Amino acid sequence: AILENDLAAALEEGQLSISYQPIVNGTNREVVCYEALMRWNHPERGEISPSVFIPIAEEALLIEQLGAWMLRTACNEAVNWPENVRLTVNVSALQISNGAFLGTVVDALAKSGLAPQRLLLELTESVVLEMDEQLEQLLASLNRLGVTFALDDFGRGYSSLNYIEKMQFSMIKIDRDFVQSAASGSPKSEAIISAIVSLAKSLDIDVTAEGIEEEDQVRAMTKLGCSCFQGYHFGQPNPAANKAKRSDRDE
Ligand code: G
Ligand code: G
Ligand code: MN
Ligand code: NA
Repeated sequence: AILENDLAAALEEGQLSISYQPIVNGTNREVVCYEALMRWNHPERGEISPSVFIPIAEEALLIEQLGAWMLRTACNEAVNWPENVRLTVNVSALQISNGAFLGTVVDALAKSGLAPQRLLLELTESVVLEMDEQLEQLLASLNRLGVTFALDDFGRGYSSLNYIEKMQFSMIKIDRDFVQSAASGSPKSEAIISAIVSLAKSLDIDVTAEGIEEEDQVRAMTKLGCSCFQGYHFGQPNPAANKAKRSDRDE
């Protein structure tokens, strides 16, 4: 309850910020995308992770406000990046099931002037698997605007491949744990990643390996067909997108 009240204040008092972590193209190592990650610097408790405060925001019915702030601020930032660099924003299940979400996205795009094609919304598998008709229609509306989706944390859950064909993903992000096990030679993880890569290629979807910390993992995942990479090896999350390069520290 304390954190709930604090979170309401955090929005008003400017304690929230955004860090941007690069996703690079494996061929030339240029940035193709930045993932926006929300940060909360609590006046007494210091940095609190979004994996802690996002669920609290959902429970306190603050997620809509928080998400709107995130989309608005990140789109305003991204419009200053080179045109070929896209933005991904994580969205929670509750956030997108709110009736105001479509309007929030439209508003953030219109006010920032960011081309909708440059915005990807990161959805987790659980969101996709629990999708009902209403959500399907919402995603279709967003897609008609030009917004596409990234499937986040692929492999963490109960990875079913059939929904990938149905949806407008422009990116699949393979979860860090899964990348680790494949890079260390687990035949099962390798086989699943190869399968997802070949499906993705046939549908013109980029595959990003998450949580890359060393060159060996780049090599292993390149061999399996991954085209994009994200992780500390290429850049930490950083408040200034263009400074989010290797060797910079978080915050
Ligand atoms: O940055 P990292 O610890 O810092 O993020 C932890 C988790 O929080 C990740 O799973 C990330 O996707 C999620 N996350 C970060 N920012 C946001 C956000 O703005 N909205 C939602 N729903 N999740 C976020
Ligand atoms: O769930 P999502 O993929 O959005 O989570 C992003 C989280 O992963 C953030 O907390 C971010 O700080 C963290 N992260 C990003 N790159 C790496 C990495 O190379 N290693 C580790 N351990 N965590 C990472
Ligand atoms: Mn993510
Ligand atoms: Na992830």
